[in-house]
Amino acid sequence: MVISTESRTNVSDLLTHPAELRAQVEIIVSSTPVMDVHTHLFPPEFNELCLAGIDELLTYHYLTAETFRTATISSEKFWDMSKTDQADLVWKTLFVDNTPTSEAARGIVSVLDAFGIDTRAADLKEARAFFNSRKPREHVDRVFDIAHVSGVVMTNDPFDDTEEQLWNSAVEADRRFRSSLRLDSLLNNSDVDPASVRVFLDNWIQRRNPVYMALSLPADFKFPSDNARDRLLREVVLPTAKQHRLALTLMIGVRRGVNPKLREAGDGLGKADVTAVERLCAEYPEVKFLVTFLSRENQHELCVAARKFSNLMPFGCWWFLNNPSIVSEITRERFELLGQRFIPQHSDARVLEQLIYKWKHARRDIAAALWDVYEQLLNSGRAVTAEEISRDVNRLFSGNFNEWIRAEK
Ligand code: FIX
Ligand code: ZN
Repeated sequence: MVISTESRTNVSDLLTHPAELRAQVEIIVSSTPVMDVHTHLFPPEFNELCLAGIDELLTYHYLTAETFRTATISSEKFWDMSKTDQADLVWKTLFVDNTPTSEAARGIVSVLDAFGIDTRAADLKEARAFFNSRKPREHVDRVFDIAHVSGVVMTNDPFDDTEEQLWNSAVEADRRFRSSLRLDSLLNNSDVDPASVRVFLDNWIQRRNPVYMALSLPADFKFPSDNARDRLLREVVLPTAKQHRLALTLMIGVRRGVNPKLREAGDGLGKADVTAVERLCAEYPEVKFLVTFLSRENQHELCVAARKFSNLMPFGCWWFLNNPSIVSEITRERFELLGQRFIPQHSDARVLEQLIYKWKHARRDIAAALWDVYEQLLNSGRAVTAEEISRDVNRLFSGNFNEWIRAEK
């Protein structure tokens, strides 16, 4: 490697040994605070909407889906059981009678381990006693600390009455929980008057100050299209995004209710059409889009689309993609095609403590992908410094997102 004598970098700062490079990447990736750009979490001030503890963790829909594959119980019977009984059954099925190798099951192990709880216990006594003893606000602080999460974006439905009542009664809520305006229920309702919805949304945005507007879309989403969704997008969603300078988050590729008996665990996925996003980006250059696709098959096309449109920011390895083998593949692909201009992961956490495992696991895969990238760079003749690694990781974990939502309102 040639090191120019005119280079402003102190030669001793260069990480020229692979082992040293790996150690630095690991330290920086595991300790840099992350802004979690999409979750379903609520702060304790939102009472029953704030989910936490072992029973909520074990009845997460990722795990109920796995339980139905093994336990000899009908879904009807399962849903009739109390949450505690459901959690007991999930524990026995996936953790006692079987080895918890799936990503979601291993996640529970990571959470228990973080709190020093026996991960091989025969029942949930110890875990329940521990989580029941936690004071909600202190527990949030502890979880954010362990996960090195600086903030989370909630998913807020302006048409949900319970949520609306809690917003109105909530005493000053924890500011680390940022709001986002989720519009699925609007787009599923073809019967609305665009003008009055716009007034309603303007009002909501002014009161709640969301960081972005968001929509999940089915695998067969097309743009343009001759349907009610297209009209609402053009007449309500996109003009509102423009007016309030709010980024629009699109989560594409879900097939809701593939097996409705499984309730939240019954959704599937499908390969979607990335040209819909290309057209949106081309037609609305002044709108910033945050986009994630659910199908592995769409990931390469999304990267290529992002190279063509600077108003397109790929984010996350969503839901069925959130497994080490796939996160690893997608993250490497993104580094190779997009440099550091993407948001590698979001947690999609529904239960507070999931932040611990989702970020622990994601950081490991992101660090491994980064080692490779820097090592390849080193082999090509350019070493990096710890400062550069920090700069890159800060961009990936918060900078890119902050830039996207930085709107002069
Ligand atoms: O639409 C979404 O935001 C999805 O993330 C959820 O609906 C889904 O149930 C989920 O939790 C996936 O992680
Ligand atoms: Zn989600």
